[in-house]
Amino acid sequence: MIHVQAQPFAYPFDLAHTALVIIDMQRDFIEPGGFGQTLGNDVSLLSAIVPACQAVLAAWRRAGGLVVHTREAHRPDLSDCPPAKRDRGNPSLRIGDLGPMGRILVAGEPGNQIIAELAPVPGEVVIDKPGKGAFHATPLQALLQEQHISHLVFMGVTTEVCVQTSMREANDRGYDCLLLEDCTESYFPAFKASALEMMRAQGAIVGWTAPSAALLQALGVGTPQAVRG
Ligand code: C5J
Repeated sequence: MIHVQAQPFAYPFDLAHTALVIIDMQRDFIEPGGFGQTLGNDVSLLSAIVPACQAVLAAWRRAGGLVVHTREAHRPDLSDCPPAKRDRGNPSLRIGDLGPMGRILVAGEPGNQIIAELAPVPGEVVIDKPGKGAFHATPLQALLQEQHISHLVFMGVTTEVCVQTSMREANDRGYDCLLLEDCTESYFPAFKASALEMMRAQGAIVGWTAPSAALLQALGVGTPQAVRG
């Protein structure tokens, strides 16, 4: 068993039953010209977490743990995009519209790809999700059950939207969840701080949070005895 120094108390996990879940680290949210920017956000805030995410992903791969990537992605005919989602607000480009990186939030478009720094490698799971939560209308639950996964370590964007929604969905399905504080970001720093606080409050009512250094230390990164307890 591996123990991570986390809040509100240590997070224990067994690598064989734990997946690293990376939420929506796709060009649409991280790079200029995508959905994040069409909503009026400063996307440079989000790209700052990329090096920390890369370090965790590299360590997790070396340890042999399961990796799951998600993308917020709609079918080209938008049949899985409710009008309530497409029509909400006043973005400069709506879901399905053609932007500088192809059609916004549409599967297969350049902007919908995971950023090169965190690109999936063969054998890793990639889940296209039409909603905010990774479990809504996706095969994620079945896949995790098949692999006997009970614990999820989360990274990705944005903290209070797709990350928090996915973590709450996971918590309700019985998973013990850890969110890596410096591997998640919001366009609104105050929302990130609040989301972290509300998830770990009341005895980890949604889950745990920890800096990525605590996970890396627990994994024994750089030492051969690393990982399986
Ligand atoms: C948003 C996400 N913010 N991945 N998506 O629309 O958080």
